[in-house]
Amino acid sequence: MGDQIHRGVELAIADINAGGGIAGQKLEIDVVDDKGDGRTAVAVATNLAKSGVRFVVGHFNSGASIPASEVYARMGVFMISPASTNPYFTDRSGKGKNLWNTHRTAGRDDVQGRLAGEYIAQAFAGKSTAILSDGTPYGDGLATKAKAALKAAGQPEKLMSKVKVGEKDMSRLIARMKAKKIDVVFFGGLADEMATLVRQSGEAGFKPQFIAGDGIFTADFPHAAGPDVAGTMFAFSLEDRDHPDAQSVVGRFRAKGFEPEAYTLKAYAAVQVIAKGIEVAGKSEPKAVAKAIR
Ligand code: ABU
Repeated sequence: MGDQIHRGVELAIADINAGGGIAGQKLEIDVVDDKGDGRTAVAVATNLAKSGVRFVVGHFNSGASIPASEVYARMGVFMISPASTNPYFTDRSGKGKNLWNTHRTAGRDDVQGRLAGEYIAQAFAGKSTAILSDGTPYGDGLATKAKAALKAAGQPEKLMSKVKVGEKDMSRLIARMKAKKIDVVFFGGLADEMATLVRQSGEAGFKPQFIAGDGIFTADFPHAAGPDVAGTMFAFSLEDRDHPDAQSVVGRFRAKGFEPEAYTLKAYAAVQVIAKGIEVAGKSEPKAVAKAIR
């Protein structure tokens, strides 16, 4: 998934530079890995800011973007995430002051969590649901919103549980869900853990309807999950690759042998937003660009 962001930014920058750059200045890319970890993200953010980077497309994980955003805000760095969907990243209403520097081209978990909960209550009325979270700001936020929507619809979940990031053996959780005769499993988490859950569930003869949020959208997921993945559902914004305005960019990704799925075009768009902000602001000073965009 990090590669989706990397490739999206890379092509957007190449396209802008091929057109002469911004006000004659060429853009440069610096790629770093936060390992999906909040503490590493803070270290990475500090180093990027010290090295003179002024615009960040990222991070991927909400649990990385949120702590990194504080560093960037203090050190004058603009950020725009194509993937972090926890609302708090850009909207701290009721829980503090919004930061000047956080932006997103991704949707929000309060929307997709509610949508998932309402969908389950409607499409699987009277069925037993389990809600699982990977314990990250993304997974917990999503699971909490799905739980609230199910409760509001008068169909609360039968089981709520956590799955550790990196967990390789889900047999105990699967046995619990099987014993409780769970029909629908909603998972707040990413593709790796979801694939393990689906594969091991199938092997144990447990075949509920699996539903997840946007975090499982990668072509690697069905391969890792195995044959019981068929019928798995997940929430995402409308397919960017189908948008008429995106066809030329989609074609160029495919010509390079890269399928621009999930966050790729949101990352490409994030660079376009920065470029437009610089153009409107008339300068590349991050706070002026943030103001221009807003
Ligand atoms: N939005 C899915 C994965 C990234 C995150 O928000 O943590």
